[in-house]
Amino acid sequence: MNDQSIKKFRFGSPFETKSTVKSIPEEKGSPSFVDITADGKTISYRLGKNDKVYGMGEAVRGINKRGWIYETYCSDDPMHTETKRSLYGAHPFVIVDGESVFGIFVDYPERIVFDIGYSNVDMLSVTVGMPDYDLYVITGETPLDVVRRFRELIGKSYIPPFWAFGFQQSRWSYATSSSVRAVIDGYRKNGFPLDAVYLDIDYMEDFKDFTVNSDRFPDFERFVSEVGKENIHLVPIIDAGVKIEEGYDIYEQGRDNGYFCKDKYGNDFVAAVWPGKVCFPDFLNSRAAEWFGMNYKRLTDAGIDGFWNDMNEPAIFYSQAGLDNAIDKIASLKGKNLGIYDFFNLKDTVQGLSNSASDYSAIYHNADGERVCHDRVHNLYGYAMTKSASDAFRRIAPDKNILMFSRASYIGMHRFSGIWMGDNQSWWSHLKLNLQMLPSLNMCGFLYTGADMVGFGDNCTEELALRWLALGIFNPLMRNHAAIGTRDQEFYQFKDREAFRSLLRLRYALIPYLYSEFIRAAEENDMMFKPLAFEFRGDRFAEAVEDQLMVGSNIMIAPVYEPNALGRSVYIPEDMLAVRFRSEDDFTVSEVSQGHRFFEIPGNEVLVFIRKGRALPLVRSADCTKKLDLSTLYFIGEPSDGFTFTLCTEQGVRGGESVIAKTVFTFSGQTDPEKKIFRAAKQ
Ligand code: MIG
Repeated sequence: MNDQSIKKFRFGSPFETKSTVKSIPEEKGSPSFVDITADGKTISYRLGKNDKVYGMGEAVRGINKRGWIYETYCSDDPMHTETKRSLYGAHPFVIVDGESVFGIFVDYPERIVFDIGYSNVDMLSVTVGMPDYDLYVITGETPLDVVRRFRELIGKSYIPPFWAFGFQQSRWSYATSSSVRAVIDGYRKNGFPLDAVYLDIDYMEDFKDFTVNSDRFPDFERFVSEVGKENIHLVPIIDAGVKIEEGYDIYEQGRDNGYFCKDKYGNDFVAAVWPGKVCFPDFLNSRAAEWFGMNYKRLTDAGIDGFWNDMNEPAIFYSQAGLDNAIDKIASLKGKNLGIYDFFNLKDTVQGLSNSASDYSAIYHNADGERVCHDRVHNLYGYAMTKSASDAFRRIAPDKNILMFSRASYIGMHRFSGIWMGDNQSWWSHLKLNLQMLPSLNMCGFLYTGADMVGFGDNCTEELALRWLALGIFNPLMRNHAAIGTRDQEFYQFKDREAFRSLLRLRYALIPYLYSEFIRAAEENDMMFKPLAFEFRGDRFAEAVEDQLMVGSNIMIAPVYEPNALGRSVYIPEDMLAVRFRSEDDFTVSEVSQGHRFFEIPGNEVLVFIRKGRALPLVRSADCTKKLDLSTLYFIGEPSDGFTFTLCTEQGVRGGESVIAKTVFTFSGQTDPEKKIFRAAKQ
C-alpha cells in the first residue's frame, strides 16, 4: 500500500484533532472524484444507481448508509429510532462502492451533515459549517482496501486486556457491595461464566468522580480484592462533570488551577448533570487533562483495572442560564390565557433544556493557550477525556492493561479505548442495529465494542434476551446492561436457565477464536466484522445482505432478530458447513450449498457457518477467561491443504499493553468425521 492512494487537502485552518498518526503531504489543486463548492463548505459526488455507501461508524440504519442523512455530533440521545441523525460518537468517514471505489474522511470536529442520497437520491453531499477542515480522499481496489488505508492513517486500534473478552454484567445500579455479591452468586451458583460486574453512578458518594460511598461499599479495597480472587473484575463508571462542592478536593483542585471549561466571561462554566451543579474539566488543555487522568489512580490503587467513561458528549441536563430563561418564560405566562401554540412552545422550552445548542455555544476551552468556543471542538470532548485516562494509565500502572471504553468518541479515539453503543432499548430492532453497527464501527477503527446486550431502556422479554445472547456471544465487548427501573435481565433470572447457560458457555469456548481474530484485525488494520459485500465481491445477493456478518476470516453468522420466529432465511454465499450449536459440546454439522436457504433456529441454538477450507477453533469452556485451558483446543471444519490457524494469547503486559504470543496450528488428523472435528498441532 502506498501513500499515493491517500490524498490530503487542507481548507482554511483546521483545529488539530489528533485523529491521524501518519503525516500526509498536502495536495495542491482539487481532489478527484468529488466536487467542492467555491466557499469550501460542501463536498459532493454524484452516485451511480447501484453505488453503495458504507461507513459513519456509530449511526442508525443499515450497513449500506445510502438513503438517509446523518450528522456527526456527539449526542446523548437514548432514543435510537431510525429517524435520528446522530448518536454518541462522531465518525465522519464514508466509502463509496460503485464504478469508483473511494473513501472520504472529513477531519473536522464540529457538526458535519452527510446527506447520503436523502435530499437528492443520486447525490452524496457533505456539508460543514466553516471551511476549516482536512479532507482525505482514499482510493483502493475494494472497500476493504480503502478501510485498511484509512486505518493506517488513523493508527492501530486499542487492544483491551484478555479478560475483557469474558462476559460482563452491568445494571444501573448495583448500588451496594451486597447487590454486587448477589449478582456474582447468581452467575457462579448457576454455573454461568462471568468475568466482570459494573459499578454505575451509585457507587460514588453523591455522584462525585473518584469517590466511593463507604456506606454502600464498606472497605472497598477489600471487596475489590475479594471478588478479584473469584476472578471478577469490578468496572466503575466515571462521568465527565465534576460536582461543585466546597471541600471536595477534585472540584477545588480543578477550580483553583483553572482546569475547568469557562463561560464567555471567563468564569467556570456551570451546568447540571447527575451530581447537581458541575464543572467540566477542560480536556483540551493538556495540564487539565493530565490532572484529571491521574485521578483514576485513586481507584486503580484500590485494585480497579477497568473503567467506562460516561456523559462525555458532554451531556448537559440544564445550565443555570437555560433554566433561568425557561423559568422567566413560564413566569411571564402566568395568569395568561395560553394559545395552543404558546402551550407547545412552553413545553418545548422545558424539553429543550437538555443538551441545548445555546449551552454548548456558551462553553469555552483553553486549548493550551488558545481560547476556543466549544462549538468548534464539540466532537473531541469525550475523545480527550478518554485519552487523558489512557495516557495516565501508562504512568499509573504500566504493568497492567486497564480496560477502558467510552460513550462519546471521534476518529482517533480508537487508539486508546473501545466504545459501547450507548443507551439502546430492549427492542428487536436494536438487536439488529447491534449487528449492523459492528462492521461500520470496525471501518472506523473501533474494534472493541458492543451494544448493551438485551437492551438498556425498556423491559425485555425472555425470548429477546436469549436471541440477543446468540448475537452477543460474538461481540468483543459482551456486556448485559440495563437501565434503572427496567425488568431484571441478568441471564440467571430467566426461566430456561439451561439455554442461557449453554450459550454463555459457548461464548467462552469461542474466546480463543474471537481474541485471535480481534488481534489479527487490530494488527493488520482489518475489520473483525465484515459485511458479506466486502468478502464476496461481484455477488449481487451477497452485496445486498444487511443482516449477516463475517466474523473473522473463517465464519459467518446470521442471528435471528424477530420475535416468534421459526428461524430465518440466510444467504449462503458459497458452499459452507453449518454448525448448529446447542451447547459447546452438543452440536451437529452439515454441508450447505450456495444460495438462499431457510434455517429453522430454535432460541436455544446458535448457527455458525464455516467457510470452505477453513475451520473454527474451540476450547473447553470455563467459569472465567483465566481458567480457559488452551490445551483443549480443537477445530471444526474441513480444512484445505496447508490450513493454518494463528492462535493469539496474552502473555503478560508491558508498558500498559498486552504482550501477545502467537502459535501457529496445522492440521494433525481428524478425530470425528461426522462432526468434522479435527485436532491441530503446533507448527
Ligand atoms: O443519564 O449512569 O449511557 O449506561 O447506566 C444516564 C447511568 C447516565 C448513561 C449511560 C448508561 C448509564 C447511565 N448513564
